[in-house]
Amino acid sequence: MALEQTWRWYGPNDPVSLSDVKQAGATGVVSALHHIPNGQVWTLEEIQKRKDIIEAAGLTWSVVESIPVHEDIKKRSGDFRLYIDNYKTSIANLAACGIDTVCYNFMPVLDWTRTDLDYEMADGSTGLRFDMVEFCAFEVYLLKRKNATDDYSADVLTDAKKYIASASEAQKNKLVRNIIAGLPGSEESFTIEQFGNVLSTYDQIDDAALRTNLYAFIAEIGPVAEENKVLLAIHPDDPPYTILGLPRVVSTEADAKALLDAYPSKYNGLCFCTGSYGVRADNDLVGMVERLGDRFNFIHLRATKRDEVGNFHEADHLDGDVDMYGVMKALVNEQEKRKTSNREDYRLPFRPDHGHRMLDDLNPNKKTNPGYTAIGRLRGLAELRGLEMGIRRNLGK
Ligand code: DNO
Repeated sequence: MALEQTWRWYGPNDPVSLSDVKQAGATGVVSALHHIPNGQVWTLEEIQKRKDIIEAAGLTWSVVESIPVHEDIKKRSGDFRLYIDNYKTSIANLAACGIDTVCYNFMPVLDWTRTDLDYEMADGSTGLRFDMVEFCAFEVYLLKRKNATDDYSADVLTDAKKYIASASEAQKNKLVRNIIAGLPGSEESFTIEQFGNVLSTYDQIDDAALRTNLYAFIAEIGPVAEENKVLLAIHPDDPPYTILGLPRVVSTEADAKALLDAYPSKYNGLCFCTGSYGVRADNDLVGMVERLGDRFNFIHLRATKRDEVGNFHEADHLDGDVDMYGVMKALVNEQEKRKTSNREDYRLPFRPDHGHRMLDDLNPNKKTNPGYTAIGRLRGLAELRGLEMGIRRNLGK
């Protein structure tokens, strides 16, 4: 029995079809009802409709990624009570349709973000990159966020000034779009004016306040998840450090542990994203599996390559700074432990997270979602599957 191999599918509009997913060898689908506005209830009908489509292709809807958490809940302002009630109803409705794992995140304003969506790799494929100098140039010169300069070193500020001086209008527009127009799966997108206004709604919310709001949220939805046997999985911050002056509370092992301790139940679990946690050299990924693995409800496998400045790009799945062999071995051990202790939740769904744009997907006329190409992920899944098989054979498991 291997870890469950899953694949993110954005729904009927995804350029990658369910038949592609099947041919990639995944058995589980990771999907969300992106057409339902943030904060609203996912009805039984809408859930069942999506589930039927997935099952008609011979696959199962393994994980919901994500039910988005409304900004009012993160700030505990406005209509947050209504949105929490709706969240609970969505969890119960998913359970009624037989779906038992829900991923979410608690990043203020922006879900994941990058500066470059077509960063060229040595082999000619392209991938996603976060560049500190470009991000700084965006904040300081394009967004003009008050006090943004306080967050950068003198070197980065000097380079950002040079970048802006030489960038064309098209390059600047593209940078803005990459950062705030919404990457696949982020449910929000902004113009630069809207973005500045939304950021300022967090002026009074620091890390401690956001943490309190997260723990209050989990204290409310935890019992509903438990009662309905729905496993929650919080995705870490991406990137896992402060950006845009916003608070950040799920970036390190200590953050993850504190959340698990705040509501000690297996239903309050983690989405272990090696690409996000792996951007920080102080996150010991293999150690995290060993210490927190019994609370993993979902796994994203991806390897980032970082430097000391905080720049990173997404490398091939078995390359980069992530010790994928060590992580996979620890995950196999975790799954074996679950089986011997008769835990029902031994499926341990993982998906190959992101992938390069390569081969036919480089064709400019072909529509692909940044990071979510078919071929790059197919390569990632194939490599990870082989790695797991080799480890299992070697361990005799
Ligand atoms: C990016 C994804 C994230 C993730 C959410 C989970 O590729 O991993 O958008 O889905 O943060 O809520």
